[in-house]
Amino acid sequence: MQPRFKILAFAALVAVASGQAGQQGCPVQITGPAPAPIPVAPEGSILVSIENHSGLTSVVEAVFSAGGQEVRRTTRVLTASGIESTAKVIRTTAEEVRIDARIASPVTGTIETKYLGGFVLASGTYLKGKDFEDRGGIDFIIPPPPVDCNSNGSPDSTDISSNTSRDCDRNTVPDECESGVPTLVQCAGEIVVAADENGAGVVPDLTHLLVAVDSCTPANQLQSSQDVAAGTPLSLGTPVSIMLTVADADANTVQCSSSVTMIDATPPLLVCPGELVLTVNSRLHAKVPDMATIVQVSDNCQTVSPLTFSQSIPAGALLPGGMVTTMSMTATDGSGNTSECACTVRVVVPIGPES
Ligand SMILES: [Ca+2]
Ligand SMILES: [Ca+2]
Ligand SMILES: [Ca+2]
Ligand SMILES: [Ca+2]
Repeated sequence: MQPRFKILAFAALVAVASGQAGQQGCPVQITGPAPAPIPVAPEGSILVSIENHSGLTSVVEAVFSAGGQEVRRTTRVLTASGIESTAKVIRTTAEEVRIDARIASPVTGTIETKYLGGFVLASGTYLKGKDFEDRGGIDFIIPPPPVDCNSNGSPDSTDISSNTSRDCDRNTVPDECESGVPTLVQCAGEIVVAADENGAGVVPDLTHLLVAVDSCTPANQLQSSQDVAAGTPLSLGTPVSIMLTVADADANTVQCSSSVTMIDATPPLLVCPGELVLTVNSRLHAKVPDMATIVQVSDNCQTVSPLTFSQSIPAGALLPGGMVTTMSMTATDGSGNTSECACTVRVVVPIGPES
């Protein structure tokens, strides 16, 4: 910003020329030994009015030169706001004034370190006869700091020119400051996991199912994550919602939701005897037993869902001696998976009367 030229009111000039202005109530820090008093001719006076509009505590240094020789150097700290954010500075016989303003570090105590790493907020050189006249004045305004959208302590334009920030689209805005989120081409969808032989299952890694593209970050450098970790145990039939996130190299993210449900897809294990031999009673009939007590039946998920069993000839039915038939058994797990087996039923009459 080019500071405006300003002719100050005569009353201010009188105050400056008599050495009363600016020093009262303003924090003043002078680098090096205090300069020797310089005779000030009233006709050679100027006043530099500094206003801090940066919103930051700033250090201002003014160097006055006359005839090519530095005649005065003054440094001041201007706070971000309040009465100490402005200062009326100097009177001298300067032919040239150079003014620099930098950010002051709020955590260090010396001028030297305050200068380290700070932005140069404003800088200007003013020539006598061109930018100010005797008894004239200069308004020096410290403007808002340069944009530092990525909060790394240096102007973003410097970040880009020094290759410490990417600007793949060449719009002078660091890519990490842009809202160029990745585009999701495919989410993971609704995922079904079959319970294993022990009725257990875990959340799988869904990130490899995501397909996304980004205008700046190559697809193979996009980072995918899920908010329920792969390997988390599942419960039968209870869907688990999972948020999936894709992040580009500039920390812009896009999300989609998926779910994982564990089902039982394994039928029960059912083993029938090859043949069932029944012996008739005194009335020459044999009673069909409850086959659930005879067959081997189990299921991978029977601890969490009930198993049902049926037989084609009901338990308790009476079969006549000499009958040979086939009976089938069916087991159904809680998810509707069924298994069947069959056995031959032979009703025998023992030799000799039954007692
Ligand atoms: Ca920056
Ligand atoms: Ca950019
Ligand atoms: Ca992007
Ligand atoms: Ca099962």
